[in-house]
Amino acid sequence: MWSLFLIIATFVVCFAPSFQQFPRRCATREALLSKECCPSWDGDGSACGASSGRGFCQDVQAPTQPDGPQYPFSGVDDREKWPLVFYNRTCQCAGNYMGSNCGDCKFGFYGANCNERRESVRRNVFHLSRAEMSQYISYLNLAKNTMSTDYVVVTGTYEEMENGSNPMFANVSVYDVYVWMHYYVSRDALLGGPGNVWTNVDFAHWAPGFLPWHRLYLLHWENDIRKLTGDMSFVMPYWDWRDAGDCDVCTDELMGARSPGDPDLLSPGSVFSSWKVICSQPGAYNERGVLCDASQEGPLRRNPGNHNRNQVPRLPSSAEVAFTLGLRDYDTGPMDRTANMSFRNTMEGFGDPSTGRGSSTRMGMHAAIHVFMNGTMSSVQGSANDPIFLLHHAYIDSLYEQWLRVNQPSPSEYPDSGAPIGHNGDYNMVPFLPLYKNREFFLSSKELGYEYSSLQDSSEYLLASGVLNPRNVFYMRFIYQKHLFRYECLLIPF
Ligand SMILES: [Cu+2]
Repeated sequence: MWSLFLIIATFVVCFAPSFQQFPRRCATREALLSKECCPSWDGDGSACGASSGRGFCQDVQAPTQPDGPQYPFSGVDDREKWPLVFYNRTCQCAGNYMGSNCGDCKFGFYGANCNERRESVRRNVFHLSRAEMSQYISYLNLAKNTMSTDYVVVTGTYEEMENGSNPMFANVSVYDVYVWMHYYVSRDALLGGPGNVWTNVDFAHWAPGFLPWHRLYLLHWENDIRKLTGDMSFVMPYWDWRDAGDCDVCTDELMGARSPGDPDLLSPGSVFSSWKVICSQPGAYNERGVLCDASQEGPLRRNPGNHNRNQVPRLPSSAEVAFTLGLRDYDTGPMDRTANMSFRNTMEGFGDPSTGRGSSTRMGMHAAIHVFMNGTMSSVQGSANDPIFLLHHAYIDSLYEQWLRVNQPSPSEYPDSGAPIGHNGDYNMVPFLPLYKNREFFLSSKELGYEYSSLQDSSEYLLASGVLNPRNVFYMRFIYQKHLFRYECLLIPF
């Protein structure tokens, strides 16, 4: 069974179109020196599938809006004006086509011509059958143990690569491409020489791009698992951690129980106990003034609940989630960790989840789960090594979706300018190739072809029929998820 599975997986991997980061076919001396990342589409052999009208090789438009003051440099980091340090021409796909060579379909579209729409539904991990749970774990493990044929990761700066003449890339597994992407987007800026770094920078966290960036990241990951396994119906599950006293997904059936021999490690009964992490030692890289080289750095560590309780007293409560979802403004003020009454900052963890005040000394919501896990998950740069990351972020994304549906913001409500570097609406999200802008993921998941089971309830019918306005629906949904039979009496307008 497994061998058949591997043959299918290998076939799918070898013949799937290349997709994003860094596309192997753009990680060559020639591509770097010409600054062009426009691979041919295998279907017709033309760059970006141009002969078939799938897309065209075009100049990259640099973002023009000013960034916030948090990063006072220019021309020192390869992520600035992404991806212009590496490439100034990339494929721009037409119609429903997507991918680094336009060989793929946009999220939610399928078929040879990418004109079939399909909606996938992400479910609560505890609602999966035992067979579905074990299939999910086996997909994760396959991804961790299969080298990516489509992508390689960067292990040196552009300067170290001598402006492209000496490419520095490494092969990693399908799973570790994502670990690396999360490291690379959140790492500190190297200013030259040992220990000379700028830590107050992050192209995907502590600013408005947090929610769109992770939304794109999960969509890509889901797509790559589909390609790897050939299971086009694969949909990632989520972990609803509201009011959980402990890490209830930390069982050998799911994310791995605690090791009886060492409370920092995972139980030998879990496949994840054999996983090795990469890009998990930011302090060591900074001291040496280098990037992560993607080599293995020991086992996954996790010790849930034995974290610093002054920083995070407990996992977030339903009331805190409700408060956060009730914040009307997507982001506010300087749009960083200090932002007050900001939905994004409170959801991310530096806004107090009972008052909305920024710069909170206690971590809430999203950040609380990372700290609570007390191990690999607790440092931003290495956190995606732990598969709990995906379950956690899928739930954060479902909360983002609830907020979007209640507030129905226009795209212009996403900040145009003045956000910390990497986070303005038109900034290309680091380190994705092809290019995606933050604002493009500031819209309902339905437009991206997916839904959450928790949001699929009778409220949609009532909303459509005009019985409810969106704010009523929000409260009804919230109660509905935890108390299935009581929601109807809680349709209280506010
Ligand atoms: Cu993250």
